[in-house]
Amino acid sequence: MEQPEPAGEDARLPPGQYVPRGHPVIHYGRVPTFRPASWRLQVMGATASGEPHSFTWPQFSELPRTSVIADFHCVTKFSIMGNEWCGVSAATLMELVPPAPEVRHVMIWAEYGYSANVRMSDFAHDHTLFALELDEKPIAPERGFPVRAVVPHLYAWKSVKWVRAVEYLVEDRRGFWEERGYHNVADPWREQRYSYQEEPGEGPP
Ligand SMILES: Nc1nc2c(c(=O)[nH]1)N[C@H]1C(S)=C(S)[C@@H](COP(=O)(O)O)O[C@H]1N2
Ligand SMILES: [Mo]
Repeated sequence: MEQPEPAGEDARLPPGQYVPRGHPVIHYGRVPTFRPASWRLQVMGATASGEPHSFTWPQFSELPRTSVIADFHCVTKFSIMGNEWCGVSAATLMELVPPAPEVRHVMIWAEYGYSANVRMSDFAHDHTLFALELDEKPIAPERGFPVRAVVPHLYAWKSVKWVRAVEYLVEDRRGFWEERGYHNVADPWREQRYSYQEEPGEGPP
C-alpha cells in the first residue's frame, strides 16, 4: 500500500525558497540595547477599553508561555527550518488587553520605528507569538532579544524583532516594508512577495 510522504523539509519549503548553509541574520539598522528598567511593551490603538496598556519587563517576562516549532521564510528566498520559539501567544495578549470589536488589523512596532502590519486573522492564528526564547535559550540580541514577534506562516519581515508595541487597527495601514514595495499580506505559499501582486482588498485603499 502507498504510504503518504512524511512532511520532510522539501514538502515544507514554499515555492522559490531554499535552505542555506549556516544561518543568515538580517535586519535594518543596528541592534538595540535592552534596558530592563525602562523597557515597556505597549498595547495601544483601538483597545476594547479605549485605553493603552503597558507591560514592564518583570510583568511581561512572567506571563504564561507556549512553544511553537516553525519554519521561517525570508522574501530574499532563504528559509530557516524547525525553529523552536517559546513565548507569550498573541491570543494571551489579546485576552489580557482585548481589542475593540471592529479591529481588523494589527501593527507590530519595534525599536527605531520598524513596523509590520498583519491581518487580525493572521495575528489571532494559534502559532503567532511574542517569543522570548529560541531553541530553549533567550533569543540572541541580533535575533530580537528580549521579545520578537513570530508569525511563521507569513514572510519573515512580518516577524518583528525587538517588539515594543502592538497597535490595534480598525483601518489597515502599511508597515515598514509594506510601504517600500512588499506585499501587504505576505503568504509565502502563494508567493505574495511584492505589492504589485496585490489583488483588490489585499491592501489598504
Ligand atoms: N525590528 C526588525 N525586525 C525584523 C527585521 C528588521 O529589519 N527589523 N527584518 C526582518 C526580516 S526581512 C527578516 S528575513 C527576519 C530575519 O530574521 P533573522 O535575522 O532571525 O534570521 O527578521 C525580520 N524582523
Ligand atoms: Mo527578510
